[in-house]
Amino acid sequence: MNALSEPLDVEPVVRVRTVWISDLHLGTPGCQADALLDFLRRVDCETLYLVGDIIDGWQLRRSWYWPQSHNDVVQKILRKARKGTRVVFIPGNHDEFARRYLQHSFGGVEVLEDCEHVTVDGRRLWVTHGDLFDGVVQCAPWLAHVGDAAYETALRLNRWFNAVRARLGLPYWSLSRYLKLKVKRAVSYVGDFEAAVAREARRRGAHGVVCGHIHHAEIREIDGVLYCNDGDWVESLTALVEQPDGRLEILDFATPGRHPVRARSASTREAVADMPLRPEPLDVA
Ligand SMILES: [Mn+2]
Repeated sequence: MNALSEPLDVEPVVRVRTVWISDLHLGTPGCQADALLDFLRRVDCETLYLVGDIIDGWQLRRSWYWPQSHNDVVQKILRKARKGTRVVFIPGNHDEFARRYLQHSFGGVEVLEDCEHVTVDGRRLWVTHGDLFDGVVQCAPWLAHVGDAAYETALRLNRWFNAVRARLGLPYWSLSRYLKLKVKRAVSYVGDFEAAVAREARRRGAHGVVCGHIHHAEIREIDGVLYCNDGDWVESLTALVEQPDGRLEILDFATPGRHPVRARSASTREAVADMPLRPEPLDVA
């Protein structure tokens, strides 16, 4: 569906105080723009944080990929900014080109290096993409680029593999999520990253941190610091939200069969019930 065919007054069915999304990777075939667009249409918030890797400059430099649906996502975000949502863009490593425009505002979107968010119940959360705490990105940038190309290949294989599975009537299975968690867990990559980000949040005197980067949504406490990761829109299709009472939750759109239906006429309560919540970490063996 493109922007023109969008009904003029779509009533957002889920109202939250804050939304954090990251790792959209617009400009790559991996970005699940339709699901993202669906999410953006049905959620209404006071503040929307775009926590990095929104537009994938690394991939666009390799080969240009920009379908209409990716335009629609950008339009939808700009429209929210026009309609009064505060939109903050915190660049990540894949859109580091935007770090040249820190403290500037484009179409109502503020570009910041990082920032502090205060929840309605007074908790101070440091918001950052997180790549500065990724040992690979910092110490071996060439390896990060090799890993990125390998990741893209794995995603391509995965699309082909699942097309075959779908034809055989089998459910979706994520090869790269499986590989990533297996490999990265094995080298304690994820754990090191999480601990480093939490440590820095504590050093800054924050109650918690919100980040992205590792494509793994999570809410948990690490040494007294609340660690929140909003996941990604390549595979896990997750967002972090702050409910009106200050509760933080992960909305998960990837759970098979739980994809939110078009709920324009449903009540807020039903719509919220329809958005599966996953406060616990992923369990992928
Ligand atoms: Mn990143």
